[in-house]
Amino acid sequence: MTIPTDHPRYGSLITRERLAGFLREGIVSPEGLTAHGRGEAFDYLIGERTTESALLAEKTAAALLSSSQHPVISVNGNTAALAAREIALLQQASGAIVEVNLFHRSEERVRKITHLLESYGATVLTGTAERIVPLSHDRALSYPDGTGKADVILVPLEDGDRCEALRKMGKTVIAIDLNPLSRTARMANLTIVDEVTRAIPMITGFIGTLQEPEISLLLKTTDNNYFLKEAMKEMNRRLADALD
Ligand code: PTJ
Repeated sequence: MTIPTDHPRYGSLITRERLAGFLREGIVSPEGLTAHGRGEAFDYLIGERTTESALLAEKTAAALLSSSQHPVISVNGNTAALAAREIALLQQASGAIVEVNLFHRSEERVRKITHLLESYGATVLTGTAERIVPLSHDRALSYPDGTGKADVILVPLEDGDRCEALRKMGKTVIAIDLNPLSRTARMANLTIVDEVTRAIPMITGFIGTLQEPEISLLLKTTDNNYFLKEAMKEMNRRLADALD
């Protein structure tokens, strides 16, 4: 199907085709497509733009990554399919370790996602994954030199159980999740309610410009509930005015 470039939803239709292609290649899981649909619905509610509060959350994420001793970016199928280039650029700016962690894990998917990320210039941690996250299934598998040592971990589009388990391990968790009501959003230390391809470049940009004392101030004043409530308010405002 050819989509006319002047179609009002051209961008999201192209993204859907891209994800469907990555599904056929085995990079995105079938469940990843439903997760994307949920994300699209929330993005529509928030106006398909970065809100003021999301921008502050992105700046705070940059402060957390900048002050971390061992930052890690955890990448799954959806994130790689949507934002491989953005991940590579964030890695360059932050010096973070990039690690592939999957909900629907197979070694073949890990390999394919690793190759995709590498083709965009990311350096991906490889080796033998071990059961280091306190979960009973394959989501426990991660790398001792990555997640194992991480103090701050960025988890775009994470599931709630894994987010909770990472908190139990004492990690500072930064989530990117368009659903402010998800368990991940509520469990994380900091949630960026924004679309992943908008959020990551913002974080990267802030890393280049942030300095002390602003970094310390952002870290001291972080309040995840504030970010979730602001996102809900924004969605409510848009719904209230939707038919005007
Ligand atoms: O590749 P795998 O096997 O690791 O699987 C990845 C998925 C995403 C399928 C898995 O982690 C999963 O099931 O996640 P959830 O529990 O569906 O959570 C994904 C969250 O991300 C949901 O709250 C969505 O609203 C949100 N989301 C989806 N697309 C985007 C998004 N948030 C930001 N940007 C998006 N593009």
